[in-house]
Amino acid sequence: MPKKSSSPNWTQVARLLLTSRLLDELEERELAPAGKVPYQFSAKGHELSQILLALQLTHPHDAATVYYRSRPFMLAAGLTVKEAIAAGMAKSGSPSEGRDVGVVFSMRSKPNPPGPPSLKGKGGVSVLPSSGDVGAQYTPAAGWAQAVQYHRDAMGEKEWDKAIAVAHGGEGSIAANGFWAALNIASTRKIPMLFFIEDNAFAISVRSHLQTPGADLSSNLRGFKHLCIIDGDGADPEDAPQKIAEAVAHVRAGKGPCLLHLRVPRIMGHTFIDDQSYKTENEKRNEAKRDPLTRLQKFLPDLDWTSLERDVAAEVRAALDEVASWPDPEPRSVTDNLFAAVVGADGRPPLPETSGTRINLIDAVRRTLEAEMTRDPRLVVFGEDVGAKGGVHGATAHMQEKFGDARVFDTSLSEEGIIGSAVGMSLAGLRPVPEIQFRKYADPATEQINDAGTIRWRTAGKFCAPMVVRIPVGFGKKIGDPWHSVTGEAIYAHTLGWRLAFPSNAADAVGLLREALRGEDPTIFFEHRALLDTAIARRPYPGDEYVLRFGEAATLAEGDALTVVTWGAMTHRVAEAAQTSAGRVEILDLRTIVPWDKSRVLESVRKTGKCLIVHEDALTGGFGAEIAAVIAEEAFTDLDAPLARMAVPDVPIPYNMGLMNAALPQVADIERKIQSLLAF
Ligand SMILES: Cc1ncc(C[n+]2csc(CCOP(=O)(O)OP(=O)(O)O)c2C)c(N)n1
Repeated sequence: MPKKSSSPNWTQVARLLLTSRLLDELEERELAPAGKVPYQFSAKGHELSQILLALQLTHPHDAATVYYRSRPFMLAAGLTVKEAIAAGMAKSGSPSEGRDVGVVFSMRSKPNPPGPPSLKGKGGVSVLPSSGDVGAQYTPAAGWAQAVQYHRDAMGEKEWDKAIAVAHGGEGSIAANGFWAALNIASTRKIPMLFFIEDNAFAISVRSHLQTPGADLSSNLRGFKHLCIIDGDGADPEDAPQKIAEAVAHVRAGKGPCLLHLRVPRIMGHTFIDDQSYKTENEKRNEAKRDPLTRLQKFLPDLDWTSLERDVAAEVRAALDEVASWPDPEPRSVTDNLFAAVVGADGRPPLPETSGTRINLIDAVRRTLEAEMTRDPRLVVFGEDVGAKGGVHGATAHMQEKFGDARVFDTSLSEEGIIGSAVGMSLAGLRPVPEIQFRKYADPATEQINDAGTIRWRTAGKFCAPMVVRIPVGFGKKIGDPWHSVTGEAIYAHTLGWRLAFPSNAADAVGLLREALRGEDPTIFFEHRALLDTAIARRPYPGDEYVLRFGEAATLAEGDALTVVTWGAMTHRVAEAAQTSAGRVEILDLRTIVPWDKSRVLESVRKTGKCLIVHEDALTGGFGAEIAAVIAEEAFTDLDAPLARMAVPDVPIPYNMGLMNAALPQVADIERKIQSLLAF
């Protein structure tokens, strides 16, 4: 049997390859046609390179993000045959408990992976929650690689030294935003990240010349600084192990990222139902000739392939027989694990200190961040201009001087990169606090935000990515425009798995930010631009231990004839507008949109019989509509007047002051509405 110094255990490789192959064939021939595996993706042709890679990931802090064709890698990283079958069949006991497509994997590092004996008990590669979105796998891996450096250098955890992050993807995925965001971050910051590109020449049916000019990514990238590029044949038992070992060694040695571009055949269709009518017969014949299984059989002529295949077939069949009897997930469990379980509401949190100098909301944010960073070394603050400049709004002023540039740092201009990296850092045990400069500029991060929110649910509670994303929102004191003045909270209210805070004053900002930073769920924290440096939002600093639970509205005024529900900057306009009706109007500042204080709103409306909701986000589908729907459903018989909403009509915030004032609810408008509802 061939043996070189870096030579893998070929019997183990052969066994894993056959296991993957027989699993694919079981699904293609039996389970998919019978409807027992609804979504089947074959890895035939991709197996050898993936297995060889997994066997190289021997560091206990190595991590990988994978994609839907990565099952051979998963098997080599420790996924059992039973887990693989159960995943496709969506059984209870499968890695995602039937929540995610059977090949969209995540896996905590297994204590005894199939790698070399030296690994026993140390744990193998962690597989970070993967995504169905092609391209979304790259920036979380970049975040993990950044966290490797942070653990090692900033936290002095030497055991992270030489750990690496790997992102798998096809050649189609290299056209996606996430690939470029991660490539830019990895090469700019010289982080230990391997891009493992499996080039099978087809993205479903689209050929490579439409993904990258000339169909050759590696030659196009030759001029990219700090990036090692290695090309090879991923189905060749001679070439693949050498190239993979070389690439892994480069990254492990701390020489920066590497892009390993391996050509492999895709022997089957994109999925089970793809008939490959877009391929010529010649192409299909050539792909079959490049099959890594037949090449491995030729490469290992002395191996007893017949008995190995008999063994593996028996193992797969026995696993199927057992898994077939596993139950389906309990239907009632469907809503479990969207958020962390609420842990012991152990008494009331400390009351706020109410004396002392009144500070700006922006200063309250900075002070809270500093206090929490002093307390928790895992906290890292980053975003565009947050370092030397201290943020375009000044929230992080002088923090880099105090905490160093490993903990407070500028990023490249990539919101996908900022949030995707935050996901990887969080999965690696850090507490990322990214800043997005303005609400509108979170748009490019939408995919990562959506995917981060569902990690806990998709992995049945095995993973979560707590982080706090700070976002300045809304119109400014004397300025507005369509780009810098968006609030758009309704979008995030509809973004699953995220908590959303929208404080209206400095003290609430402190309590909610601290609660978010100490919590276990991803949280979006809105900072209203018109309130950052404004007398009405100033409050005494409530203390370094002050926390405010999410989902508890503040009662700003009590009244018996009308409830006004509001939040953010509109809170102050409502308070002013209600001054002429003191004692009649009850004002509730929601403070958090997810969760929102449904019970307090219903209690108030049941008492007053009338409700007005005032917000700054656009009217149609705004969060006011949700509140109105809940009141209509649950307190209809208590109502004495039609539910009313005031919001920006369905237009962006305009630049011209007169136009802006025409769009935003004004104090006088709110006052008139209150009077008409009181008179109803
Ligand atoms: C963002 C996004 N766009 C489109 C799709 C649909 N889709 C799934 S796989 C795929 C092709 C990906 O090709 P490639 O990256 O080359 O991987 P391969 O399937 O060839 O291994 C497409 C277009 C998706 N899942 N996500």
